[in-house]
Amino acid sequence: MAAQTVADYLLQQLQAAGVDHVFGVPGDYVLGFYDKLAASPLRHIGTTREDTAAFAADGYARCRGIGAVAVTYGVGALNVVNAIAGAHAESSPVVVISGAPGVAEQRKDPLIHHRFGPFSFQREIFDRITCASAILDDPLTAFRDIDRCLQSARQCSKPVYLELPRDQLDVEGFPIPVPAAIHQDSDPGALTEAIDETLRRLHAAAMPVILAGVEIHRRGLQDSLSRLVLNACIPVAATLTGKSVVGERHAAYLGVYEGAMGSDFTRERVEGADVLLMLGATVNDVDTGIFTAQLDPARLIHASQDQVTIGHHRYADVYLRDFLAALRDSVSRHACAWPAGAALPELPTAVAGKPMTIARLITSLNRVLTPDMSVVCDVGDCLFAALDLRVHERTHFLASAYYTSMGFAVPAALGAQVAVPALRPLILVGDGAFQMTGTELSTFTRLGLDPVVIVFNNHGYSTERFILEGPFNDIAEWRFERIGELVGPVNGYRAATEDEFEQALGDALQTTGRPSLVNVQLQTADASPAMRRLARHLGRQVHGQP
Ligand SMILES: Cc1ncc(C[n+]2csc(CCOP(=O)(O)OP(=O)(O)O)c2C)c(N)n1
Ligand SMILES: [Mg+2]
Repeated sequence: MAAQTVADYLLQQLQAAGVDHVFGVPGDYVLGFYDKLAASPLRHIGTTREDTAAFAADGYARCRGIGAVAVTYGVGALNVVNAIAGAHAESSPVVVISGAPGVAEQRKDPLIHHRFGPFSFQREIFDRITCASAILDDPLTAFRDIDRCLQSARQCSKPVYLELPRDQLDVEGFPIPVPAAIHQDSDPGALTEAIDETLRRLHAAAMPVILAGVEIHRRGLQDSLSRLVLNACIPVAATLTGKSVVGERHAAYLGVYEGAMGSDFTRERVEGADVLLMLGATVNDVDTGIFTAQLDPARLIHASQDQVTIGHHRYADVYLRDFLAALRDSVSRHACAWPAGAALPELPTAVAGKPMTIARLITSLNRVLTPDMSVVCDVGDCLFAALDLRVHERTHFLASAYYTSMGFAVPAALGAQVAVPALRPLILVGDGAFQMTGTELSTFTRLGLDPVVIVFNNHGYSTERFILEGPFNDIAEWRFERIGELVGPVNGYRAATEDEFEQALGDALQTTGRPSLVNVQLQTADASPAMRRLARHLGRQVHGQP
């Protein structure tokens, strides 16, 4: 067996796991690693900040199954904490590689730059927001640690942290890779009983519905789900965090269920189902429309990542993958027809001079979306508006829908387009969120990538206005359409009216090879249909106090 260096082995194993690009900003503690990265088959994608690099790695991981970010010690690593906490909360497997002072340098406990406490602090922080971590400071354990962490990232679909002291890059050792068991096996007895009970309940049901959630995407189970839907002929809705786990233009699709925020059509079907088969769906405040969901536990079959609950029966150690596969293969075809009535609304002809609205914006985007576009959405009313978008293909919708960190969309779309260049991102982002990370468009222009950015410019923090109005929700008015002058070339448009928007959107879609941005001027009081539905349900105005 040949000896290998720690850095070479890390790069080799990253590539073997599916990483072809590493995002990040260099710094002296990680420069040696960057040098090796540049000489390797992997490609470094430089970003304007470390947090955007981590968001990009998250977007990449959601498309490829794993992503990576490499940063310097302290200043760089601490800059990715929010994005990595988000990847942890949203189950996205990002490998964080941080350079660090060398083992020999650390020995005398010196005061050196970027240090912010004991040398162990940084790892302790990342330990809490990753599923595995290691400091690669010993060649006897480093190779095993690399394998263990990469395996954990894929097994748990969560971020992992690898700290690489800068004098350890060229340390040699003898790796003994063990084939990684990515999946755990279900308890066969529990699986059989869970399937039997599920089949009995489905057989007796007149109007069963499937509610599919985010775990289907994170565990790569979309094929099994589609086959189950078609084999059983059961219509399917998705949660917001699971949006697009099924193609949204199929006749079986009911829309996004989000309690009172989702459409009445979707809500009636899901809440009216006599058996609701929840597959990989999470019960958080976002997916339940701020807990306005009304789901009768007696009618629920809930398969989460590692257990199935049917009424009051709980089957432990039954994994979603096995449950779905067994159900898909044993279910008998239901006698139901696909639902009627979920057709896309017509787009009335644009009226010159008529102010643009969010409702029209979504109707208009629904008409131009094609199967070769993904939608990457930020937090704010654009996320609620996106409920009513119908993306074509599976997993073509990415958002920080649960952790809801502003600033996700532009950099995550960078990661998504680097991961899958054939998919053109449509980025939906509020004016506030764009002010946080929109300058990352610079990296798109540098790489000749061509997202279409729609800025929902409602002049401030509308989502916060909904909760509590105040001067703190006002922000500076930026001329977003002129961002190309700073980070160029970007085709920028300002659209206040229906005709201006149609014209700008048409032009943007025609332009390839560079980003396009439409600064859509919206009334401050405008709100997405979903936000209006929630307000109606809560019996209050869209903006301001009840
Ligand atoms: C990083 C971060 N900071 C603060 C918040 C709290 N927050 C949620 S929505 C929102 C306003 C977003 O403004 P904008 O992007 O303009 O979207 P809008 O709500 O106006 O549609 C804020 C400040 C957050 N989610 N993330
Ligand atoms: Mg706004």
